[in-house]
Amino acid sequence: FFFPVQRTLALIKPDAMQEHREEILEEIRAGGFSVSRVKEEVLSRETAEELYKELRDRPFFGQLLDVVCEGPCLMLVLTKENAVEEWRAMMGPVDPREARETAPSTLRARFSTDLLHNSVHGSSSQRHAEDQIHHLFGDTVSSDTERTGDVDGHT
Ligand code: DGI
Repeated sequence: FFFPVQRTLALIKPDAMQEHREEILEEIRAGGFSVSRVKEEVLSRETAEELYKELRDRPFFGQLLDVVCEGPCLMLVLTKENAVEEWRAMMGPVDPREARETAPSTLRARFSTDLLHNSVHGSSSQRHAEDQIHHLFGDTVSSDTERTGDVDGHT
């Protein structure tokens, strides 16, 4: 029984970048993910709003944006069979306190301080993954295809 190969978007959030970035990258490699794109950047407020748009009506939205924009993030496109679910399993529960109680080997249990400073992000579905990858990296494959199509059309 095989799971299809998928892509997901992972972020190492600013709160984990200084102390835990290398350990998290090692876990990613040990977990059998391929890193197909990587970029380090301080997210703009607009980019963070788009990334977390599903949460825009929640009372903590402003604080969430402050925290995720407060320093550089490492953005990664991870590829593996069943990548969306596997990366979320590796991250662990959203609340680090719960993570430490129920899933102590997860990244959030080991590297997070509180709900907002919870070290990593991962897309919650395949559709969100593709949206988020497109938003943060653009879609060079389809723009290359379009360009090729254009050239062919003019010859
Ligand atoms: O996809 P996840 O990061 O696991 O969880 P999510 O999409 O529900 O939440 C996104 C981020 O928002 C999460 O990493 C931390 C923050 N957050 C979620 N629920 C709460 C929260 N922050 C506060 N202060 N309170 C919450 O209830």
